[in-house]
Amino acid sequence: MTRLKQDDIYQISKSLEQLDMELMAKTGLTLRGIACAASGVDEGQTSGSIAGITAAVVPVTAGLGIISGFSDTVSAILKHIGFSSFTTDSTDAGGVSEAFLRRADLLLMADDHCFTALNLGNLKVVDNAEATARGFVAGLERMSGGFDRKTVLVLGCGPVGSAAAIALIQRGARVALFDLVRERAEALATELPTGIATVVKTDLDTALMKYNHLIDATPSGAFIKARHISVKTIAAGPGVPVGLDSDALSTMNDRFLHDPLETGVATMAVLAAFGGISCSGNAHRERT
Ligand code: 2YC
Repeated sequence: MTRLKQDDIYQISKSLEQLDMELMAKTGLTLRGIACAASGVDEGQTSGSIAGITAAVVPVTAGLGIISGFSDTVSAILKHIGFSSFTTDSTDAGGVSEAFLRRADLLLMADDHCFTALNLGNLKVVDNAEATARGFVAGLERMSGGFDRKTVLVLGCGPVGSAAAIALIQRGARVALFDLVRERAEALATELPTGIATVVKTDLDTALMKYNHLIDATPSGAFIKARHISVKTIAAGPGVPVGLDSDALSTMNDRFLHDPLETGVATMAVLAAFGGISCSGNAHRERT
């Protein structure tokens, strides 16, 4: 899991309106719309009740500690899509206690291994990796005009890439799995329907030239070059840093989705509050 830095997130809170405009141009949806589409809930039916739901964001000092601005940024994203939200005054256990005492409906907190959203009413658990994957897959589907059995190249078979492969298949796509560690791609393929999920046998360069639909779920930066991009390329990049280099980015225009935190946070909260399917965290997998 890539640990965000203050530099990655310090501009998010004041750029959320801009993000909505970019998402509208690319997908026809705002951030809330993406989160609802990813969660399988109707935006019109939830937008009224979102305002009545309060989320507490608890800063966690464990491990490498607090990321300056992280909790307030998470809270700002949640407010932007309509939740009531606050960062607790206390950190860690004191913050959890405060969330309960202030009757929060949702509790979000992150250490170095797990970023989770808890529904304190029905005990649903939503993991950021799964929510991030579902949010970007929903956006990619909108940009692609539906998958309709198209093959999407999934780069990186870790927690986000694995959840993305599952979400893609659920939405009618085929997936080609690539990981620098071939065994990780093969292990994921064994968990997916044969014929729908295949492991890329070629090298990365060849794969990037071959597929027009990409999900970059790797922690690698700037490895996707302009030569890998065609006018038909449509991509989503939950991975941090961005996998496309500046030349590749400049040719993508409105066909590439990326943000370091917003899509995952918005989808986590909507899934935790409204998502019919209970998501199990995959924190244990983070440690392997
Ligand atoms: O400020 C705090 O409460 C810190 N404990 C937050 C640590 C977040 C570590 N995780 C990350 O930076 C990202 C997540 C946002 C998703 C994956 N990695």
